[in-house]
Order: sequence, then C-alpha cells, then structure tokens
Amino acid sequence: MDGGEPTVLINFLSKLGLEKFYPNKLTLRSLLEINKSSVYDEAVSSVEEIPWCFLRRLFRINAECRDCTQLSNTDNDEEDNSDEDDYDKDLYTADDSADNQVNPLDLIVALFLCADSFLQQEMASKMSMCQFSVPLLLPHGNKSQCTLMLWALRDIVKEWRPHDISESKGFVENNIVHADIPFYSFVRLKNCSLSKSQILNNLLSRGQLNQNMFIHRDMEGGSLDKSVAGGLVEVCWYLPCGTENTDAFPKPTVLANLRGDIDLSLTQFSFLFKVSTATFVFLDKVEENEHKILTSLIPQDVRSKLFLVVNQKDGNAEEDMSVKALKKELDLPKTNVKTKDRRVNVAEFSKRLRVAIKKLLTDVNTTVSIVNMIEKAVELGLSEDEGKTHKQKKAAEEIMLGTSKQSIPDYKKQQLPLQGENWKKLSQLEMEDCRMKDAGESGGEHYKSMLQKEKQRIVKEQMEQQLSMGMKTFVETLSTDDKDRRDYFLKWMKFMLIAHSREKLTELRKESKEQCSKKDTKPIAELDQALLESSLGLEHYMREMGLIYEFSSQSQQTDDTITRLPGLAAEMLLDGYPLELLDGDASNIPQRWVTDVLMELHNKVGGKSRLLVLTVLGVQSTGKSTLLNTMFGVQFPVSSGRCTRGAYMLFLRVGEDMRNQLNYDFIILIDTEGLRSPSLAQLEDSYEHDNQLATLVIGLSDVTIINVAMENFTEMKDFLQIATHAFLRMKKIGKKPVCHFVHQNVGGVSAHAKTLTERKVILDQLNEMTQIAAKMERHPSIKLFTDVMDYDLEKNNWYIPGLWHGTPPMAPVNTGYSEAVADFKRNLLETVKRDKGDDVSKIPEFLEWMRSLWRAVMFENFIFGFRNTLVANAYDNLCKEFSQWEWEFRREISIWEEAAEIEILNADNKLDHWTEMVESKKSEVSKKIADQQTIMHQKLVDYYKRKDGHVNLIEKFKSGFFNQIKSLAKEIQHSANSDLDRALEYKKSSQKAEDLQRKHREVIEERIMKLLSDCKKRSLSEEELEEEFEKMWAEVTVNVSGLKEKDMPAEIFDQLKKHLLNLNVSEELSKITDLRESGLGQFKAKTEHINMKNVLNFFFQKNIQRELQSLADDVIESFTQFVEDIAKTERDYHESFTKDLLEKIDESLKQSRKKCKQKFVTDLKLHICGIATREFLQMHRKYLIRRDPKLKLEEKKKQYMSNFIDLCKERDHFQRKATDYVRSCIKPAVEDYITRSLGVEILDEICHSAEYSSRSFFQYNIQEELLLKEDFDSFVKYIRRYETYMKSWIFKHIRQKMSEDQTLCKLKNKVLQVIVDKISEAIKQSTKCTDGTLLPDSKESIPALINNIRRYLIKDISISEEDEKTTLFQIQCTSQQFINSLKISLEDLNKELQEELTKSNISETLKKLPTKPHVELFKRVFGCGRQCPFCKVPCEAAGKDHEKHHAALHRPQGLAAYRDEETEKLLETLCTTDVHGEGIFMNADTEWEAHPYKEYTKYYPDWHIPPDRTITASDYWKYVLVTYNDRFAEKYKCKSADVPEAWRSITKEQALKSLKEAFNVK
Ligand SMILES: Nc1nc2c(ncn2[C@@H]2O[C@H](COP(=O)(O)OP(=O)(O)O)[C@@H](O)[C@H]2O)c(=O)[nH]1
Ligand SMILES: [Mg+2]
Ligand SMILES: [Zn+2]
Ligand SMILES: [Zn+2]
Repeated sequence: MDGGEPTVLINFLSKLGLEKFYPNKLTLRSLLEINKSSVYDEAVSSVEEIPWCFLRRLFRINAECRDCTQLSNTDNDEEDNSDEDDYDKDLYTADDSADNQVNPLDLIVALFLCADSFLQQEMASKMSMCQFSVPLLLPHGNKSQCTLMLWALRDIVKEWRPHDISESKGFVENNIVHADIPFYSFVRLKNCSLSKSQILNNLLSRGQLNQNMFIHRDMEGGSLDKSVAGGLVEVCWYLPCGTENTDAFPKPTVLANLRGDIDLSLTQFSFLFKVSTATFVFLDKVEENEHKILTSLIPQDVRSKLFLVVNQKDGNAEEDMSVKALKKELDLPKTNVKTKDRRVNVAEFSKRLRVAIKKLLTDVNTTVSIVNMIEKAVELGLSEDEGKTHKQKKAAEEIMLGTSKQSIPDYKKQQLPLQGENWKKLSQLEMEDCRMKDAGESGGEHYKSMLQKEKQRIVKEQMEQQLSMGMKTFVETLSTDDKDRRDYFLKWMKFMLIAHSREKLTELRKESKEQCSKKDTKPIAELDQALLESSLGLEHYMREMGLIYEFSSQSQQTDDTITRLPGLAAEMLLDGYPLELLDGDASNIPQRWVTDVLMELHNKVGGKSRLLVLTVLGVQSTGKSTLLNTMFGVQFPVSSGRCTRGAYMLFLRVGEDMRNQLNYDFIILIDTEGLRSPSLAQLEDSYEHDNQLATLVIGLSDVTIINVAMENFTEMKDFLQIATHAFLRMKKIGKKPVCHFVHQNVGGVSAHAKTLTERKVILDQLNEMTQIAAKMERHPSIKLFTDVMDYDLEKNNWYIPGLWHGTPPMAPVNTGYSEAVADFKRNLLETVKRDKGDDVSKIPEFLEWMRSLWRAVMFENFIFGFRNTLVANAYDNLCKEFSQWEWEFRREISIWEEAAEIEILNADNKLDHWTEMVESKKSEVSKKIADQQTIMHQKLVDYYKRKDGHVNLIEKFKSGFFNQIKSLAKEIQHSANSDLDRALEYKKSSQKAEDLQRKHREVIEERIMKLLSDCKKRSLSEEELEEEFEKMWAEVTVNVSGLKEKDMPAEIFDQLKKHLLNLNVSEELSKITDLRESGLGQFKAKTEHINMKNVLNFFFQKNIQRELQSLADDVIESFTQFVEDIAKTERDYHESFTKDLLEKIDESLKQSRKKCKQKFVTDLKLHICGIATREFLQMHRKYLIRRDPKLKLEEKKKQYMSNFIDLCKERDHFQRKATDYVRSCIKPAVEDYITRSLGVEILDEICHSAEYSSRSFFQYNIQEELLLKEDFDSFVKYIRRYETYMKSWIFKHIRQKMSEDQTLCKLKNKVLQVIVDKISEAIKQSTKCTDGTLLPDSKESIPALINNIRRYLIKDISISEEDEKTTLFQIQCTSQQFINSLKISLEDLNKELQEELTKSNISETLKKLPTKPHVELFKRVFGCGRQCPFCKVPCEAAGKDHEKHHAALHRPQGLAAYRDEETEKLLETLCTTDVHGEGIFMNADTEWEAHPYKEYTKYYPDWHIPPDRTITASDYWKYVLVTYNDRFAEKYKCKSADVPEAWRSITKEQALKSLKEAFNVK
C-alpha cells in the first residue's frame, strides 16, 4: 500500500518516535554526545530505538547499519511448535512483525526528513563512504512533492581514475555534485517483476565485491511495504580505479533509481528523464496511463534517451501487446529494448545491461552535474534544499572573489596579514628570548631587553593592522545569533576554499612532479614551501580570527565584535567546531585567544568543565583523523595532502548517564596535522616544529593514541623518537601518560597473536629510543620504555583492519574497521573509568598546563623549564602539611624531654644512679623518636596515596621528603641527647650546691637548737632573742664561701684546640693566651685568607677578599646572636654549647670553602670563640651568683629567725610556714615550669598563622613588607644578612603577636593554671602513701607528706630539698592543719602570680625561654640555608635534605655586591637569564676557568635554576635595583649598574604583582 498522504508520514514517524523532530529538527551536534548508547552499542529492543541505532552505526561508518531495522523476534520459534494452523500463524506473525520492523528505505527517508541540513550532509557523506546509494530527490510523504538534495550531497568528495589518464597515474578528485558525469536513470512501471535494485547492484559490482548499494527486496526488511519511500530517487556513483579488468565502467557514471511506479511520481520521472543521459524503464507490460505518460515524452529526444527493460513472463514467448504498442509509438530502435527471457538469469542479464551502458558511454557528449540540475528542478516545480543558504553563499563568494584576482600567497598577505611573517617572527623571538642562542658577548639582560623591544615593535605593528575586507566580512557574517546562518556560511566557505585550493594544488603538484623527475633537490624544498604558502583553508580564516583577538588592544575602545569573538568561538566549540590550539606553521600558541575562548566556555557551562583529553598522534596521512571521526562521529578534515600544521581540539559533551561514572563533563579530542609529513619534511624547521607539537599535545593529554602504520617505517621511526622524548619529559614532570598504540591496516582475528613479533620490534625500537632520549634529557637511569610509562605489550596495542573493503574508490568501508574502532573506544573509556582519579582538571588547570608546557617547550630544557602553579601549589600544600607534622614531632619530643629533665633533676642523691638514669632516658627517647619517625613516615606515605592534591606532580620530591624525615629524626636525636647530657651536668652542679647548702643548714640548725635550749631557760624578750640570733648567725656564716668559678676561657680554648686538632694550626693557637682577648675588634678578611690557587688576576683577589669579608661579617653576626640566645636563658654553661657552636660554624662555611684557606676559618673561629667566651663567662657568673650559698643563706635568715623566735615562744605559725613553703619552694618551681612550657605554648599558638604556613608564603610576606616599607637599609640587611634579618623579623613578629590581645599573658596564665591545678591535686593526694595507706594526722607525718607531694610532681616541677627543709624546720602542727594552710597559700600564690604575669616584659620573657619560638620558627622557614651560587638568593626548598635547591625569584647579581671588576659597575645580570643563555662564568668553584652558564649544573649539581616564568617575573628585583641603584653602589663602594632602559619603567605595583606571581599568591 503506497499511501501518499502526509498522515501516513506522520504515523510512520510516530511509530519510530521521530515526530518531534519533523521537519528538520534533528541536529548534528545533538548526536555528538558521549553517552551509554554511543559507547555500548546494544541491540535494539523497540522500534523507537531503530533510528538511533542506525545513526549511531552509520556514524561509525558501519556498512551493516541498515540491518538494525528489524527487531529480533525470538519467541516466534517457540510458537511454531505449539500452533496447529501454520498458515494462519504465518499471516499473523507477518503482520505482527510489520509492527516490529521497518523498511530501511523508509527509515532513511524518515531520517532525512527529520535531519537538519548539516546532519543530512553528514548522513549522505557517511552513507556514501559505506557505498550506499544516497537520496537525490527526497519525497515529502506526498509523492509528487519532493526536494532536490543538492546541499545534502555537497560534502561528498570522491577520487577516481578514469581510464584515459590511468597511464599517467593521475587521478581526479572532486565534490561529486560538481562532477560532469553521465547520468542514467532507472524507473519502473506498475507491472514489473524484475528487481530493479538488484540488477543495479549487479551492474555496479564487479569482481569480488558484491555490494548492496541499493536496498532490494531480498535484503532484511527490503520486502516490507514502503510507507514513505515511494517517490524517492536515490543515486549511486560508479567510479573507476583505472584498471580495465576490474572496472565496471571506464568512466565515472551516476545511476539513479526511482522508487515506486512512475505514474505515482510523475514529477520525479519527468525530472529524471530531462536530466538523464538515458532512462531505463523496467516493465513487464504497459498500462494505459503509463503508455500516455511515456508517449508524452515524445517532444524530447526519446529515441536516444529512453530504454525499455522488459521481463518476458513465463510461457508467453510473445512480446506483450502493450509493450509492442509503446515501442511502435515511441519509434524506439531495437537496441533500446532489452528483453530478459527465462533462459537468462538475473546475473547474466545484468552483465548484458552493463555492456549496453558501456557502449552508450563511449559516445556520450551531454553530461550534467548535479549542481546544474537545479534550474530544471525549479522549472518542474520541485523544491531544492539550498535556497535558504543563498545569503551566506553570497558572503562567502564575496570573500572568495579576492582569491581569484591574485595569487594565494599575495592574497594571504593582504587579507590574512596577522598570520604572516610578523607572527612567525614573533614566535621566533619568543623562542630566542628563552634560548638566548644569539646573545653573544653583550650582557644577557640588555639582549633580552632588545628582544623585548623588538617583540613589542612587532606586536604594535600587528595591533595596528587594519581589519582586512575579507576578514571583516568573515567576522561579521560569523557573528550572527542565528546558528544556522553561521553554519551555512562556514560550510560555503569550506566548499569554496577546498574547490579553489584543489585547483591550485593540482597545478603545483604537477609542477613539483616535473621537478622531481629532474632530480634537483633545492627547488623541491622551494616547491614545498610554495605548497605551504599556497594552501588556503577555513582554518586560515579561523586562525586569523584568533590572531585578530590576540592582537586587539585590550583598551576600552576595542570594537564590540572583536571583544565578542571569544564568546563566539566558545559557542562554536560547544557546537562541535574545532579550535586551533597550536599554530604548527609558526609554532606558536595565541595564548590570550585560546585562554579567553576556553574560559568563556568554562563560564558558559557554569564551571562544570572536567576534562578528559584524548590525543591522536602519528605520521601525516595515516588515518588519524579518520580514526577519530569513526570513534566519535566527529568531522575532522580528512584528505590526502593537507598542508597545514597544527593541533586542533574539539569538545564532546559527556551525557548525563555517563558523567558520574567517567567523572568528566567533556572529552577533548586533539587532532594533529602535519607531523612528519613527507611534503613538509623538507622544510628547515620541520623537525623542531614537529617536536614541539608532539610534546605539547602529549603533555596535555590524559590519553594519547599513537597511530602506527608500518607501511612508512622511516617516518614512523622519526615520529616514535619524537614521541618518546615527549613521554620522557612528561615522566619527569610527574604527569602520568597513558598511551595506546593503534596499528592500522592489520586485519584478521589472528592479528594480535601473529603480530607479537611486530610488537616486540616496536618495543625494541621504543627502548632504543628511550635510551637515546634519556641521554639527551640527562636522565641516564632510564633505560626502558617501561621506565617511562606503564606499557603493556598486550593491553596497549590495538589492531585495526584496513579502512576499505577492497580497492577504493568503489570499496565500501570495512565493517571490521568500524567494529575494531568501536571496540577500542569502548575499552579505552572503560580504562578511563577504572583509573579515574580525583585530580580531574577543569579548563583553568588545562590552560595552566598548556601555558607551562609551552614555556617548557620553548626553553627546550624540560625539567628546568617546567614550572607551573599546579606543581607549585601541590608542593606548597605538602610543605604546609609536612611542617605541621614536623612540629607535632618536635613538640612531642620536646614535652617528653621537659619531663625527663625534671625527673633527672628530681632524682635522689646517688650519683652513680644518675648516669644510669640518663642512659635509660636516652634509650627511651630514641625509641620515642623512632616511633614518631614511623608515624611521620606513614603520614607521608598516606599523603602520596591521596588521589587529590595533584600528588603525582610532586612524585619527584618524594624521596627528598622521606630523607627529610630521617634527617629530622637525626637532628632531634642529637639535640635530645645533648639536652639530656646537659640535664645530667645540671643535676650534678645543683647537687653540689645543695650539698653545700645542706652542710650550712645542718650547722645552722644545730646552732639554733642549741641556742634555743639556752634561751628557753632565760626567757628573753623578742628583741633580745633577735640579738642572740644575729650573733649566732654572724658566727656561723663567717666562713661560708661562694661556689667556685670555672676557668671558662681555658675550657673553651681547650675545646677549640681539640676541634682544630687535625689541622696544622698549632702556631696560630700558640699565640693565644686568653681567649677573652680574641674577637674584640672587627674581623678583617686578608689576602692570606684567600685560596690563591689559580687566582692570577688581581681583580679576582679583590673580589674574593670582599666576598670573604662579607661572609665573615655575616657569620660573626649570626653566631653572636646564637651565643646571646643561649646566654640569656639563665642556665649554667655547658661544654656542648661550644661544641654546637663550632659545628654550626663549619656548616655555615661549607659553601665557601673553596674560596678561603684554612687560616680564614681558624681566625674566624677564634674570633667568634672570643665573643662566646665573654658571653658564656658572664652567663656562668650570673648562674653562680644565683646559686651562691652565702646569698642563699641570707635569703633564709629571716625565716630562721622567725622560726627561732616562734620556737622560743612555743607558738607555731604553721600558716606562715605554709606560706613560706609555697613562696620559697613552690613559687620558683612554678615560675620555672612556666618558662619551660611557654615556648611550646607560643609555638602552638603561632605556628598556625598563615605567615609560617610555608616557606614560600613567608618569603612573600617578608619581601612584600620590604617593598612597602621602602627602607633601603632593610633591603641591604635582607640581602646581605639574610639569617639575622629573618631571625629578628620573626622575633619581632612573635613579640607583636604576643602583645596583641595580651596573648602572652593569657598563655602564661593557661600554663599557670595547669601547674597550679596539678599542685592542688598533689596536695590533696599527699596524705596517701604509695601503698594506699593514709598518713596519720600528726606532726611526724609532715616530711612524708611533703615527700608525697614531691613524688606526685616528679615529672612536672623540681622543688629544692634544702629550701624545703629550711622552711619546714621544726614544724609543729599536724599534717591536716598544714595541708589546709598550704591550700590557702597556694591560692594566694596563684593570685599573686596572675597579677605578676600581667606586668611582665614580653621581650625579656621571650629571651629567657629555653625553647625559643623564634629559633624554632626560623628552622621552619629557613630551610637548608644554601644560597644561589650566582645571586645569593636563599634556597626555598622544603627542609634541609632535598635533591635540588631552588628559589622562586633570583635577583640581579649586583644586589649581592657583584660587580664588573674592570668598570667597577654593579652587575645587572639575572642568573635565570644567564643559565639559559650562551654566556660564561668563572669563580673559585670553577678554579677560575671559564665555564658556560648553561652547564652550571656541572659545578652546582644540586641547584635548580629555572628560567623566569614570564618576562615580568623578576620585576620585583629589577625594580629594587633601579630604585636603589646609586645607594647600593655607594654602600658597596662601586659604580651603579647599567640597567636596561626597559627596567626603568617598572612601577612599584608591577613589582608587587610579579612577587605575587612568583610566590603564587592570589
Ligand atoms: N587504505 C587506507 N586508507 C586509509 C585508512 N585510513 C585512512 N585512510 C585514508 O587516508 C587518507 C588520510 O586519512 P586522514 O585521516 O586524513 O589521515 P591523517 O592525516 O593521519 O589525519 C584519507 O583519504 C583516508 O580515507 C586505512 O586504514 N587504509
Ligand atoms: Mg588529519
Ligand atoms: Zn640566582
Ligand atoms: Zn636547599
């Protein structure tokens, strides 16, 4: 039933669920989404799914896509057995299945009716690739109405080789609608039993290929009644490949096939007859109206154009009467009637027909191309599908007009000027700016400045370019809100450009071929260049558009259309257009453009832009674009002989149903053009550009597909070398590359197994290349490709059979290709899904990668060239956590140590026991440190297991951090041991003092008791008693002597001598009599201090002398501070102080040992030890005074006197005694406790503040403050006396923090409360003995009670036993009474101390602390203390033990007082520039041999000096040098630096900005 009413159409569409898309509402871009059904191509289960399944498979160019039109009816078979009435059942099922099935032809018509113009084009192209017929006239349900599908067919491009040029191996390439080729139509009458389509298929297929180009009744679904396909005219092309034997026709031929009878599609028939070279009518017999129709053709040349194909029916040998009549009336020659009788089968008959057509072809002279059919179509009342695009066509034509008037190179110069020489020159300059290849002798900074100027000049020129007419029209036409218009325009541009350059390139190729045969190489390169220059495509216009934006001034007045360009481009990206990321011709990225476009996109999607980046790389023309197009249904340009180079990216949305699984919002595809292209390989910069392109895209990709085509193995090898390099570089910067090798043109099920050897060969190749690359990149430890990445011979290799099934152009796409590609895609996404991390990049991170990768590419030197805020952030974050862990470690040990020291101090009086105790404490602390080390180690391990925070980027620092834990533990162990040693010493000396005190006490007490018994008898008044007491006291204490002072100078000198023992310095030392005399004046660096080896030049000597002087000053200042810090702590001197001091001096001189002689070090140590001796002596004396027995006794005198009088009067002031006890025993201990604990408390409080969170942030803060303070002296101090400056900065900072809100007071109070609570508790518990029994409430219990208190607090405070005894002398009250009094006194003490706390001086308090917060914090932010060998900037890497030292900002060397010795001018050079230039340096380390800066790592292998990230990066220090140039010169006693002119314009704001950038501060 050939129903023709639109209702039929509507019904059919709704059966397929397509009605909402009718008409033309289904868009191409809606099919690009990555979703479950596009990945897992499941079988259809309902009719509604059929169209989607068909489209999906068609887009994968699966030639079997037409088979999905039938639902599988599995239950049918079962029913067969049970049902009896077979005949009925068959009918029934047939009906039933009609509901479940669709005629593929109907489906195609329906889809074309629903598709928009672009989808139609795409469908037609893909169908044509599959060698399906495509619609030429599309019916609209209503059969007489139809559309000529010119637009839809426009995109089909074919290549063929007609026999007349097969000799020369030439070929024709053209858009098929433009080709003037013979056109044959095939129609049928109502009575026709032959399958026209089948015969056509036979006609077209020759040799092995048996293709179903036209759907016929024997195909799946082909026998179903057509619902909407009646009146459809399909066309199919026959294109010869140039071999007589296999070609069906020697010339290209079009075959058109009208579906349905002619009387139902009259319009179509008339049209076909008009445009055809010949029309073949298939019939059994002719009906009356058909007779009429055919005879009405007579005015036209029927005799030559009309052929009848008659099927003679069985038994009736007679030709049908109706046929005879028709023949007669039409006056057809005999040859125009082809009769098939029973004896010939269809195949044989088809052959005959083919011969007939072949014959016709020989003398065809009227041909018509499809584009030229349009007039006839309009004449006959057909519609056409192109009318709506006219306006855009006009615009495109307008632009193209220019190209016909002049040569392409000239046209490009005029209309696309921005991508011309200037742009290329700019790219070169940028490269030179990084590599400084031609810097020569003149100072790097000046050269850099010159480059800068030149760059600015070009940029200015580019900015001043007027918008060319062509580009104006282009941009204006694009900037429309109507997407269809924009798309039409672009399509038109594309068609015209391709047609145009096809023409031009053919000419050029011809020429080059001729040249080639002459074997002259030079012109070939020239021709290649010409080829490059003559190529003009849409991509050039798009490129120009980007550059217009790139160079548009950012001022307010910029044209609105220009500022809107990124928005437009973003819109286009979302619509599936590619964006050029890297211009491979100039080898440059228009960064502003790309950034703004992508950010616009990022904003458009509301920041939901998690990206998976997938790249395909490989030799040019090996089917990369075809692969991507097949995988994802996209439209990267495919053709042989493209001449642009670059990387294009395309965005694919991930559908809702897969977004969470995949963890991505978009998949970015990056297609590369022009790698190792034979036609470009001749060009000079080809290799380098290829390298850059490959590195960039590999660096950007999450997944890289390497396209391997073993046919061109040499190019393949070259390419693999490039790729291996790139992978190696990625490995170095911590990006994890995933890579798949896709082997093309390897088919068959056994491919994978059979190609094992091939895979091995490739792996061998890769290994070899890895070694070469590793050597070049200075990474000799890497030997195998598998060291570079996870590569699995089995899992990372894919085999894809050839694209074509047979010989093109008539070969359809190989289904195996399509299936293999789909399989690959599915697996690839599965892997992605499985390995997903949390570190998913969004667009901003992608851009950051792009920028830093590109920078690194430009610097060539990857590891040093690479720095990126993501890496910096990741590093910083770990540093922050790490320093927190470090503090927890230190804190834990520090608290333990405090307790241990007190315990030692509280140990009872057996001397031998103490050493034992200290030893056991030492092993205890070792264990504790080991535990803490394990904990910290584990924390780091866990950190590196995290999936966020980009930990993979800081993989290379991992071992450094682990080492740091080790050295931290070592350092803590060392200091803990010496602290414990000191505790022991302290215990000993306190014991001595106590012993002495006891002796005196016992004498005094004895005397008092004696006096007491005397006086009791006499009953004296209080005054008299006092007098007696005084007399006694004077007698007893007259002989009390002070403690003996140590001979500090001798002791320290001894130590120094021991320290210097191995060195031949006894002579110097013999001159010393008293160390106190040393280090009194200023230390002077002398010539005899200089290591003179190789120093021939007097200038150098002076230079070094000055350096040594500054070094000495620095060291002296820093160690004076060190000594003072110790001296302020109110402890006794201990020999470990001197030991530490000497060790630390050695360490700080380590860096400069090459410059100076041993004498310098010895002199310096003597000098510092002199200072130390004086300080330590003073400290020791102060200590002795505090401990002096005589003084101590004097302190106690009043107490004894009161006690004595009370005893005489027989009263007991136990309250007073308690108060005395609290005052003289508890109070000092409490104060001591506060002093000891306060350091940790302050650190706890302050180490969370942002300033100390990381080294780099700390640096930022200090430098920012310096800039804002504008104080020259501070700058000098910071630069020259870094350590001192930092320490005092930190000290001041702490002081300030502590004074805010009375923080210090609060902290002290907190500590006070802790200890007061403990003491209260101790007092409460004091009546309980260790065995749990209670003490009796008696006078005798008091000593035990006091003991209990002491025991209870053994780890917290130390109470002097002697003081205690003195206070409690002859106490008379009961223990309970005493306890009660103690409680009261303690409360009083608490109040009193609280009062005192508010009054204390912050600086004094801080200085007294044994745990010095500023020293601890300094450790935290100071790092390893190394300085850049060139500019002296301090290292900022975390901790002490790292592989490489580095700093964010290096400075002009002059700031560190370096000067040109001849001119005496300060040096303006920056090491960041120098080490990447061609200059040389010489110094003590090189033993005054000239050495290239570039290879500085030879002498400073542990320094990592990256180039400045941007030209403005070091603005900060440039600004400082410019601002204080003269003052620095004055200070350093030389002439001011020659700063490049450009530096003078740097403002303070810019300086601050550069600082922020360098330290990554937002
Ligand atoms: N014989 C053959 N040709 C292919 C194959 N894959 C692609 N082509 C053709 O090779 C040409 C270049 O393909 P294209 O995808 O543009 O290669 P690209 O330069 O690597 O992107 C096109 O004409 C493709 O049709 C294949 O597997 N076998
Ligand atoms: Mg390509
Ligand atoms: Zn430096
Ligand atoms: Zn360092």
